Amino acid sequence: MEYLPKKTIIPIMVFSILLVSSSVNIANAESVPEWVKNTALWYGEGIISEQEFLNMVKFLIENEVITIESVNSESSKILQASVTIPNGNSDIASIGFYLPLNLEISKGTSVTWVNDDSVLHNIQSLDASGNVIDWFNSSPLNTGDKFEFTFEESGVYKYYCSFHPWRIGLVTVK
Ligand SMILES: [Cu+2]
Repeated sequence: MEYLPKKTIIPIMVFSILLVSSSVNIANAESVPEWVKNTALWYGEGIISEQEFLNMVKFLIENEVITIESVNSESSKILQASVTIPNGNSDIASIGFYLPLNLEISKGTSVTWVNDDSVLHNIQSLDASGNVIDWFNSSPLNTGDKFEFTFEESGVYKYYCSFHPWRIGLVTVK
């Protein structure tokens, strides 16, 4: 079975299958080590064996350069959503609302607030009367800081920023 095209076809096939399949993710080009690129090249040129080539593919999978999600990933998928605290959020004017102002999510969703503003903010959960309650409460968030909370019960939840109490946002859990 030693015919010439085989050695070039196999690496192309392997990578094509990996790239086309939606359950496979390639981390990014920078995380592919240089020796891997050489190994693929050398295999194509017949310098190294098929076993060495396959060992390289195995290395990529084991080191999570190529990740293959399990068949059950759909059911165990972590639900995630985010709210941006935009630039100008501290302003009392009608600008810089939370994005989105009313986040609609399903039960079990983990929500991440991200401070994209140039000033400090926090997230404080409020009861229906607008009083701060000890539920989802962040420490002060600097620019770029994040705060995460997972909502397990359905309902409409209010929050504000104690530094800028005119900023009220909602999370609706269905
Ligand atoms: Cu604030």
